[in-house]
Amino acid sequence: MRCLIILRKFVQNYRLSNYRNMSLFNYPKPRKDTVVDDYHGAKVPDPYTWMEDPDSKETKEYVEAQNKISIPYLRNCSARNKFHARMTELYNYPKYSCPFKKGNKYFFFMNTGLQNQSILYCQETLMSEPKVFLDPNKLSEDGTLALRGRSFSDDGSYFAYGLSQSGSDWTTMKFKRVEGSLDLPDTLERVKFSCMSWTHDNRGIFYNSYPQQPGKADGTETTANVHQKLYYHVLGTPQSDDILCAEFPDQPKWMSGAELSDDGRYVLLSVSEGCDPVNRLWYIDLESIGGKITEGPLPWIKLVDNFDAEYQYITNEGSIFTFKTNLNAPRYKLINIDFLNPDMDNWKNLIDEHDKDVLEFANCVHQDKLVIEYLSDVKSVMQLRKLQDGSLIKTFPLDVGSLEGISGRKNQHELFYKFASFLSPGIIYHCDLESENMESTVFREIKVSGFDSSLFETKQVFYPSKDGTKIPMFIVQRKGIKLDGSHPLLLYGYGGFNISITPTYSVSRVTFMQNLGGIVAIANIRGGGEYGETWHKGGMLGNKQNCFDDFQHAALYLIENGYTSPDKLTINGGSNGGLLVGACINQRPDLFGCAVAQVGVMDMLKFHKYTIGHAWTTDFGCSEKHDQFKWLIKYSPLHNVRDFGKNRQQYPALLLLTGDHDDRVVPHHSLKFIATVQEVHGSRETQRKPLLILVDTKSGHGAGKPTSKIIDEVADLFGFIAENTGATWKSEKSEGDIINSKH
Ligand code: X99
Repeated sequence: MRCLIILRKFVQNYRLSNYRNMSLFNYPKPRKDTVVDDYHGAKVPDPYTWMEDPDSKETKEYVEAQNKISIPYLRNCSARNKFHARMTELYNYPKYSCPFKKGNKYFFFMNTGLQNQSILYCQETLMSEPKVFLDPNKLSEDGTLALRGRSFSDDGSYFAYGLSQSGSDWTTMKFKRVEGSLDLPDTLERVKFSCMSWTHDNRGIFYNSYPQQPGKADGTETTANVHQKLYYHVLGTPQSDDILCAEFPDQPKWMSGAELSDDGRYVLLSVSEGCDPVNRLWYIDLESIGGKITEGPLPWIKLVDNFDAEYQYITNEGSIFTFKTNLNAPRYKLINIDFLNPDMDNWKNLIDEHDKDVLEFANCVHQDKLVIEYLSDVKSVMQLRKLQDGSLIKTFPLDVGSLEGISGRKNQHELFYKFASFLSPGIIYHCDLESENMESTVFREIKVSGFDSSLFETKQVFYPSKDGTKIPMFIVQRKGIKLDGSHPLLLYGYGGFNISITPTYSVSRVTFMQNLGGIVAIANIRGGGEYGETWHKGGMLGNKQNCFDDFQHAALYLIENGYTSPDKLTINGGSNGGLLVGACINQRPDLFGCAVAQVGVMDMLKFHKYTIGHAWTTDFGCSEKHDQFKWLIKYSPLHNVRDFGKNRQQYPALLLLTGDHDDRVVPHHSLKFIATVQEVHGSRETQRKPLLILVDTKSGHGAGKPTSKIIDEVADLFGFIAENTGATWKSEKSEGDIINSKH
């Protein structure tokens, strides 16, 4: 035993000294330009501007030099390979989506466990043998070709789908005739952030694309996405003949999406100018143009022609339309608008705004009913209501957790919904609305072999932030552990764009709890949609600092209450959550031992110039406006990396992750940030902890990531966390059930 301890110590010391010998880390010393930008009279140096060119030899060499340090470091983290193996084991369970009915067939997605991409299956009845309808795994060797966007025509006879390569937002649209799963020759290019809406006559489809731009468009470019257009494609004709239905030459940032009404008579056009939940609402009555689209632009009727609120089409009965809106209702409500009498004074509330809960989702089912979902203190509530007057028919019993899918349609009587939580990978329920008591039955329950959920518990606490606001936080941990500050803890947050972080099942986090003795905390900080638009507005524009305060106070709460201690605490977030991590380590390096920022926004002065960055000014503001520049310069991660002085605070162990095809948040955010962090902190003797970046190839912002890359990424991530928070691997397996599938 003593021998073992001595050996362990030796190995640890050896590892440490190994890195010391490398004069800590021999970070690259990139060239510094003398570029200085002028923002309203303020001079801001931008020495690494050259990294914004992804194609230059210098940038490519810089990425290579960084990966040459990070890849061997990550491979040598002692928990990395064990994590990879265990994750592979625990991830290998069949994953199912909610089934949905199109025409007279059922469809669902399924992944046997470790397949890179889920397969779309088709069934004649719920009991018949599923047949493969579309298998993206067949389209590439390494799983980097992914399905992005799909749409069946109303009667289920045609299918349109988008394919995305290497994680890029760009898609190519393809088509199938459903009968016989027959591939059609139609191909649409330059499609991005697109609607896919069939007219009910099956003649064609609405979609969005961008004008040709100089240079490449494969997701590695940084060109701004402006002047998006709406087209109608007639099946069987070349893309060059597509009918231009809407464009906004004076408004380069505007984006639009068309949707057909349930009865197929109207086309509803939603126009937005950024990520805020607001849109203009235009429409046409197809009968007014002879029932089919033959020439553009379409004669849109501008029902709402401002960006004051959001209007989401739910259904219509003749000229009476139901919309979900946040107009004077930050927690959303349903309203009825009569298109024959559209004056705002005649708009009627169908379901009033709830006094506490957020109306998240509504859909018309079984002719005259609405299925709706509320978010109540970050937990899902599901109800059935009457379309006629909004009155309650029933509330579906649900455990504490989230609805991950609801499928059902106006012309169908079946409803499927999928529930999941931190400790449940998923239960799919079936409800026949034609049955007498409309009871739900378990259609399919997913159980994971090797995971005994009864050993863990989830609680929700409400902690005070800096200004006293109570912030909800989920804490997931092994039952009966002592809160003595000894546990590694992963604190995750997002805090932006009206997005709510609801409970989901995560194999990597379960592995962190099971095998690394970890605790997981999810802070539902402001900026998200957890309590509606008020919560969102509380963490955007001039209030953005509230997000960082909320997150830092989550850490303080967890430390004060013995869940962890600063050196064992890791913060993690992606995208807008990467910004959160970047800002927090600059503001409170003393609070966190370790930080992992994935695909983060780090340059708050220039984000609006690249790809779809301009759409984020709704949450962030823009440095081109003087008052907004003053907010941004205060917290922009790239511009707030400070030297704490000689023997002072270490910067937390830092891992940045990004991908060469991330055209949502372009990789140079992370490149310029790591260059600055390494320059300021990496050369200090007191900085013993690593400051690393890993740039993955054939990888994007996250959507469509193949399973093999997901497993590699979390193994790197948790290997890094374990190495830097002193978490040791505990081999442990609990015998669990295998999948219990009724169908
Ligand atoms: C986007 O940037 C989504 C981009 N996007 C639009 C669409 O702006 O996909 C849009 C308009 C109309 C139809 C479709 C689209 N998003 C989505 C933000 C957060 C989001 C994002 O990715 F709101 F969830 N960010 C990355 C924000 C900062 C970092």
